[in-house]
Amino acid sequence: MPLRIVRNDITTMRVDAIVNAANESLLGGGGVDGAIHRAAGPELLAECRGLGGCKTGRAKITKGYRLPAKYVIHAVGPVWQGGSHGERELLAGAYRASLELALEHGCQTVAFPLISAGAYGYPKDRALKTAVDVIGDFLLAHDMTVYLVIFDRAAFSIGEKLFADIAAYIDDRYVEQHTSPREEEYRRAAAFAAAPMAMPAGLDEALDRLDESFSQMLLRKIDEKGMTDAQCYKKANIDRKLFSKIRSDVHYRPSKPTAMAFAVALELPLAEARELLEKAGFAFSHASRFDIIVEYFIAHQNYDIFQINEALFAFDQSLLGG
Ligand code: AR6
Repeated sequence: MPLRIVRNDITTMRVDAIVNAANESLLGGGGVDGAIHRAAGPELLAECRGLGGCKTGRAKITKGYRLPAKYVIHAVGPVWQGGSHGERELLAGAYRASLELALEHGCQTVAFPLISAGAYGYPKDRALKTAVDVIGDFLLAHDMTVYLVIFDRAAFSIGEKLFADIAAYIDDRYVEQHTSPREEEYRRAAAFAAAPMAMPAGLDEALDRLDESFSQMLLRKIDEKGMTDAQCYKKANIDRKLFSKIRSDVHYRPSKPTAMAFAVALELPLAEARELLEKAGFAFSHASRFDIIVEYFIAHQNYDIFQINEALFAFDQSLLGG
């Protein structure tokens, strides 16, 4: 999956490059910077001394020395001064410059900390949003796996409005589920009424009447939307190998998060999203927070997979795609 939000100590990550939240001197400091220098050893500082510092909003690259990562990209984020001093652009610049350096050095996997969100005081939810926006844009045009490493989950929250809305939606659905046994009766009656009137004469005949498969429906919808395959799987945050598997195996059964990710990437209205899920043998369940969150976004026609993943993450759910 091209963008993953994970909890980890970035110095332990086996990726091509880890990104350091450095300061303009590039000569080390506290926080993640201190941890990276400690883990990489004194050779890292020696190389940094030769770089002549780095401007805010930019980045420079060194080797990783004793780290499992091959490179360290030293990015300098802005100090938060209330938000009206170009902080967002500078932070976005630091992410973009790092991604460009990673690309130039042939990196396929890169891990970022939440730049500026510690000592530099950038509000974590905004820092996360900027990171996700910039990385998301970049991944639409490039094949790379990017990890956003969140160290401190307790302090993590998404935009308050979004959070409150989803919480309300979840509560409503749970209440509905638990206080309305008649609804279940109604659902069963409706399912009974919709049952096929005549049984097929034989099993062979029934099998001959196999419906369009998930893979067939997916490829058809991609064409109908005028998308290319790559546009679709990138938007779904699904890697190319998995997509080729689905493409070449007409009976491929994707996981539920994968099927949902495609429904989001295709911007399907809720009824069509349900239909696509059904092809893979799934349904939105109101007994699952994961399903309710994804359904909420689709019902509100918000198809931003990175925002959906932020919300899933905030509610401790696994993420869409991959
Ligand atoms: N792995 C992943 N994330 C971490 C780790 C770790 N090992 N340690 C901390 N974080 P900060 P900044 C998170 O303060 O705000 C330094 O002194 C942390 O929870 O490291 O950009 C530099 O030299 C936070 O979310 O960086 C600069 O002077 C995020 O990393 C200044 O701090 C960034 O916190 C830069 O401040």
